[in-house]
Amino acid sequence: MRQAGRYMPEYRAIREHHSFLEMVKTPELAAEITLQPIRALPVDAAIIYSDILPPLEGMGLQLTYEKGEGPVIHNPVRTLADIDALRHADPYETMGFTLDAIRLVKRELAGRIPLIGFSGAPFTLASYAIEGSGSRDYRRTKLLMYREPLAWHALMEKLSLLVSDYLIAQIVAGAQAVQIFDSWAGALAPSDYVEYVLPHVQRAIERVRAFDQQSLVPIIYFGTDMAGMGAILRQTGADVLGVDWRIGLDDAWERLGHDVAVQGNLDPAVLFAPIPEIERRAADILNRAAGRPGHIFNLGHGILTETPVEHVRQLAEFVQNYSLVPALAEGM
Ligand code: 1CP
Repeated sequence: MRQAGRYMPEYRAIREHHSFLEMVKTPELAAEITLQPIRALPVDAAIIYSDILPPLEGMGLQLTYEKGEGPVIHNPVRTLADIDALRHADPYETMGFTLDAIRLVKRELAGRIPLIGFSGAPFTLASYAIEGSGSRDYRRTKLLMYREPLAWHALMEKLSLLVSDYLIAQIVAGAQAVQIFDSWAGALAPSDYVEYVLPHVQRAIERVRAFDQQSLVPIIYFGTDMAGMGAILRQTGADVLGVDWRIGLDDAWERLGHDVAVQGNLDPAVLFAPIPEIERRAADILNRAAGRPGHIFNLGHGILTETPVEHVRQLAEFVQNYSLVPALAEGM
């Protein structure tokens, strides 16, 4: 999940002097920011500092990040003509800064912990491309889907290609796992997800697999509010399914099947609670995982801005120790 960011004083120190996109597009800065949480927290993996939206710039979309508002796309796509005009972006030409940052981080980490690369998923990217920013009800996105299914699928095909090309380029650059963020796909009815979204996620994952034929690089698929999709998510073909806190981890795993790995699922707001309360809730998640192989402990969504760093550190330490001492797990 997002582990770098404004909750860290060392991040704010860099942010003071640079815009967000400058930080993403300067490999030395992006590499340094990727490493900040690794130095401060006993986590098991690094995730490359970037964002899901910069790859859209290569297609011809104009992206800025407004203070306090998040991403804005100034020429959103609304018609088939807009979609036809989107260019095919070669990640080596358009996302070279992130690929360079991956190489720098890999050199610094020197094999100590793995590095995760990532991309937005076709639906979540489409929702920003169409709405022009974050959205409450995804009205325009759903409108295009329902009214102009051919245009919708044309857009999703382009995005699915972008996602897979970009993930493959990150693997070539050194990413040892890749995560696909479908943060907003939980806004859809399961039947709409199956018809309008799933085939494009499947295709992106198939293309990455066709490149990584030995399945050396785990593919993680994450969405929020997707408990209602249940076993449908298995059909994505991902190795790991990320779940948020709106469902018990045991319940989610039961529905997904125990032969797939799961990632999750502490509510990031819990990190504001007193330490014993954080530990109680982390233990509850670990107990629900029941020591079964294939659980990646994680927050159910990105870390919140004012989160106390010390709380995050103590959580990571608690999870590390708890996982190592089964007797302690039984006693709680
Ligand atoms: O410094 C700042 O002001 C920028 C804040 C910020 C940061 C730190 C944004 C803007 N993006 C990021 C980094 C980021 N985003 C990472 C890097 C990993 C890390 O630092 O550890 C990752 C993986 C993301 C992914 C991302 N961006 C997602 C998917 C995950 C999720 O949280 O759902 C989404 C939806 C975005 C869009 C985005 N970028 C930034 C913001 C504030 C948002 C959300 C806006 C919205 O709610 O619509």
